Amino acid sequence: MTEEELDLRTLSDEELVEQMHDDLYDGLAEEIDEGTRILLERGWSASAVLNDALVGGMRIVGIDFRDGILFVPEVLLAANAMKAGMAVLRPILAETGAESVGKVVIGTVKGDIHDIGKNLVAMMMEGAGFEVIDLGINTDVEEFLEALDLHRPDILGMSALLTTTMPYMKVVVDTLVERGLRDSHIVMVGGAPLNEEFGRAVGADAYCRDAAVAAETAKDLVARRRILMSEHV
Ligand code: B1M
Repeated sequence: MTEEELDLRTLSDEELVEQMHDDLYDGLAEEIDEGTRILLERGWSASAVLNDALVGGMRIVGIDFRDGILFVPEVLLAANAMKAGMAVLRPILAETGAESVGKVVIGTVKGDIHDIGKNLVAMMMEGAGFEVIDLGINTDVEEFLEALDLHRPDILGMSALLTTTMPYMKVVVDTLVERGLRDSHIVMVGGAPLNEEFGRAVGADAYCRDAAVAAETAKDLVARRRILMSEHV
C-alpha cells in the first residue's frame, strides 16, 4: 500500500502512533494533523497525544539528526509537521475557564531559533491559567528587558536548545541584577541541554525539564511569591 492509500483510521492506536512517528520523520504535516485528530476522537487526552505521538516522534528525529542521518531541511519539515499537531492540541491544552493566575514573558534566547519546546511550555502555561507573552526566538537581553518593563510579568521564562546559546541566560540574569530588577521577577529556564545545576549556576529560580513541570512549577512559585509579598505588606 502506498502512503497516499493508507487510511489512518483503519490502524489500531499503537499502529497509528507508530505511523505518526514515521510521518513526523517524513515531515508530513497533513498526516500529523489527521492522526492527532483521530487519537483525540478515540478519547486520548491531549497530553497523551503530545507525549506519545508527537514528542516521541521528534525524539527519533533528534537522534538521526545527531547521527548525521537527517539534515537541517528534513528536520525543518519534521518541525513543521510537529507544529501542525501542536496547532490541533493548542486550544485543548490552553483551555482554562479560570482567571489569570499570573503573567509570563517567555522567549528562546539570542542565537537560538529552536521554538517547539518553548511553544509547548507557553501552551501548557496558558492551560494552567497564565497570560503568556511570547517573544519568539533569538531574543536578546534588551528585548527581554523591554517586555518586562511593558508587561510587568510575574515570570521571565527562557528556553535554549544549544550548548552555545544556553550561557546567554546568565547574561540576561546578570543584567537584571545590574539594573536592580532581579527580585521583581521569578526566572525560569529550560531546554534539552540544561539541568538543575546549570539553572542554579545562571541564577534562575527554577530549571524545568519539560512543559508540564514548567506549568506546575510556575503556579507553585507564583503562589509562594504572593504569600511572601502579602507577609511583607
Ligand atoms: Co537543532 N539541534 N540545530 N534544529 N534540533 C538540536 C537541539 C540538537 C541536540 C540535535 C542533535 O545534534 N542531536 C543539536 C544541539 C547540540 C548541542 O548544542 N549540544 C542541534 C543543532 C546542532 C542545530 C544546528 C546548529 C544545526 C546546524 O545548523 N548545523 C542548528 C542551530 C540553529 C540555531 O538555533 N541557531 C539547528 C537547527 C534546527 C532546526 C531549525 C532544523 C530545527 C528547529 C525548528 C524549530 O524549533 N522551529 C531543529 C530541531 C527540530 C532540533 C531537534 C531535532 C528537536 C528539538 C525539539 O523541537 N524537540 C533537536 C534534537 C533534540 O533535542 N533531541 C535539535 C522537541 C521539544 C518538545 O523538546 O525543545 O527539548 P525541547 O523542549 C522541552 C524541554 O526541553 C522543556 O520543555 C519542552 C517540552 O516538554 N523546555 C523548557 C524547553 N524550553 C523550556 C523553557 C522552560 C521550561 C522547560 O522554562 C522557561
